[in-house]
Amino acid sequence: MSDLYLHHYLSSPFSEKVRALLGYLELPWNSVLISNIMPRPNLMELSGGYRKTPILQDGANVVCDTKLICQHLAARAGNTSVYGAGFAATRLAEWADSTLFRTVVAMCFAPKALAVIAEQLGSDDLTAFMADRAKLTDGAAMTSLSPEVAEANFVHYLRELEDSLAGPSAKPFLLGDSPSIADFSLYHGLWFAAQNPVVEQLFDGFDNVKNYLKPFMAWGQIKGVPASSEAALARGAEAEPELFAYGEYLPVVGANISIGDSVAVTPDDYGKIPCVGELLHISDVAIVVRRHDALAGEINAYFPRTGFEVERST
Ligand SMILES: N[C@@H](CCC(=O)N[C@@H](CS)C(=O)NCC(=O)O)C(=O)O
Repeated sequence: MSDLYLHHYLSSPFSEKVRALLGYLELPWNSVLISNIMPRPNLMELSGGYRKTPILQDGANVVCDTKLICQHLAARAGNTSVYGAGFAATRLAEWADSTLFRTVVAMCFAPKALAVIAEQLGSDDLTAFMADRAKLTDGAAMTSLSPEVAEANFVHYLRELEDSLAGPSAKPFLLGDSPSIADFSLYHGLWFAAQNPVVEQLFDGFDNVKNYLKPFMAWGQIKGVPASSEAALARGAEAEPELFAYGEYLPVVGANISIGDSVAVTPDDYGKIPCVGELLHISDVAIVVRRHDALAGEINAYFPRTGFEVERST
């Protein structure tokens, strides 16, 4: 039985990135469905407060943020080919996870697209969702792009992608004959856009793009074994945390923090809830803290080094 538990909800684009990668890597996994808004019973005990979606649990190890989740899964599968293109793949992935994602958010939360979501969800659920997301961003907008600019940018990206997937020397994936992490990041942004019936119309006429997305959709359809949040928590409590090799020790610049100190690790953009624990390891790749939770027991929490702040916690 797999020790991998993905805590996710079906409409979450970053979760779709991970589901597609799990499918591609042919890794067996357990699927813990969570609410699309807080509270999320039994999960915060494992994550120490980190609230973005998805969260990967590997026994008594909790990996936060898809940047590190994907690396962890590739290492677990013994197949790191999605990182074979190095810098080109990871920087392109970052563009898709940030610029493209925010462009799609601006379109999907525009009034004409929201009207469709309101119809699907019901107005009470939509109000609760919007209130939850306002808390996530401390009331700030996720993006300063107007829906009109976002749509123009999006169509521009689609046209460029359509053209680069055409022609005799075109490859089936962005960087070659097999998918890289950049493809998985691009996929989840485009998938998110295609979920909304209003935004989805923008794909009309972009047939190369539609074909490009097909294998990812098929991998994303490969289901995990359903598991309850109670079962996942119990597994976390019973398993022993491990220290996976994520780079050489690299001290925090300008901070008086040593291994063993109590630290707070916080996302630097939104969902800024600190996870507090004892610093076990820090490198240019990852930050690892040990937490002791009354219900989850001893947990190692993993965060990517980039995109997070580490501070001494008193
Ligand atoms: N950098 C994060 C971004 C994750 C993210 O923003 N996920 C969205 C859902 S797709 C989220 O957390 N929304 C708020 C929530 O689910 O609580 C990652 O790569 O995992």
